[in-house]
Amino acid sequence: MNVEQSARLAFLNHFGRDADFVVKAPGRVNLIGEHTDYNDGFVLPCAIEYATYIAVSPRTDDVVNVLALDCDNQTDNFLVNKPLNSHSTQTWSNYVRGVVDELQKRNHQLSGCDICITGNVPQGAGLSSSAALEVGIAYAFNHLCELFIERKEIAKIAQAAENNFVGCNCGIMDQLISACGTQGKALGIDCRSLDLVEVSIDPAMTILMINSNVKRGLLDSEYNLRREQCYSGAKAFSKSSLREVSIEEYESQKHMLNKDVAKRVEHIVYENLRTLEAMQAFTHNDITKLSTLMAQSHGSMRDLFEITTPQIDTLVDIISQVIQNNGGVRMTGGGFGGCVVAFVPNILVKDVIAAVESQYERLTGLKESIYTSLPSAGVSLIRT
Ligand code: GAF
Repeated sequence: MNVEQSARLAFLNHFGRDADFVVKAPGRVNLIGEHTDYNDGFVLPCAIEYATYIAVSPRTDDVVNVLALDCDNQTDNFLVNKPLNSHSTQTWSNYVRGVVDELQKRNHQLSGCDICITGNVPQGAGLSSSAALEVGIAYAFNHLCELFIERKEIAKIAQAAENNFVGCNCGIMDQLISACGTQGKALGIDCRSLDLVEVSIDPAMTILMINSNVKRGLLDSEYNLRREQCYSGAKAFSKSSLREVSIEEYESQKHMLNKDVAKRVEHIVYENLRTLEAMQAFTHNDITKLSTLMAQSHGSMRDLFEITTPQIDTLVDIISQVIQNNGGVRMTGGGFGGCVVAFVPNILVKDVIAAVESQYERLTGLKESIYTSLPSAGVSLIRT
């Protein structure tokens, strides 16, 4: 049985009737451009084949009943047109409630429904299971209530839910790629204008995601602190965001910054440039360049933004020894745990996996999980 069928079957067992439709919302892997999104900068993610599946049927009243299959079958219910409080014990509920709260704030006419949520995006792995859930819920209500909200707006609603209701000040990248992903392509995103550029991925290369299994949610990490440090850096330059600070401005004025803030700003201004260069390198299949850019990005996250962990650094070392300059590897996502992404020639995939399997657990005491994915499409509807 595939994940969609599991969602439908669980829906039927729990609610005693068939689901009307299923929404599939993908997770994502970011190839380069880390923590640049909330600085109005550039990112280069692709949606992945791992996704959250949300089975839905309308109700004739205002009640929303939710079943979360992967959270020990916990349930939640609330009224769709009444002000919502956050759930005190079930974190997952707040991603659902948060989206409904944002739809309410925008005066959308909502109606009740029964919902069953499941999926195969690894949780706490930095592959955006939360954004997939938020985007999936927004898309489900969009369809159910015929709201005609366009995809970028879905992403903004989903991000607002996470910022305002869940309390993580994430940027727009994860929600935008889950909403707008394109089959077979990565998307270069200008997070200031939200312009999207499709970037082809060479079919002779594989995207590997290796989970360190160091688990840390964004909320309990230093994510919000990094964001504050970036804002104070922009303020020190009298700019609205670090996107507006050039490398020359940074280099000539860095002495005026507090030591930690200077490191954060340096990461962002150079990471933006690396991301633009990587878009070109992917387009021209310049693997040597990509190798350098991804290595620099990782080093910058480790030494300047200080968001990697020893286990993640070990994974990157193991993999870079195998691929050398025939591919690239770096941590992906918010950091403090989660996955590394490796861009590997198909012929080296076996060697990379063998090296990780034989060394990572011995060196760190943790067992990795390995995934691959083709770039996939954004949120979609699956009817019976
Ligand atoms: C997390 C956030 F949700 C994104 O907005 C982004 O900042 C990312 O970390 C780091 O690039 O996934």
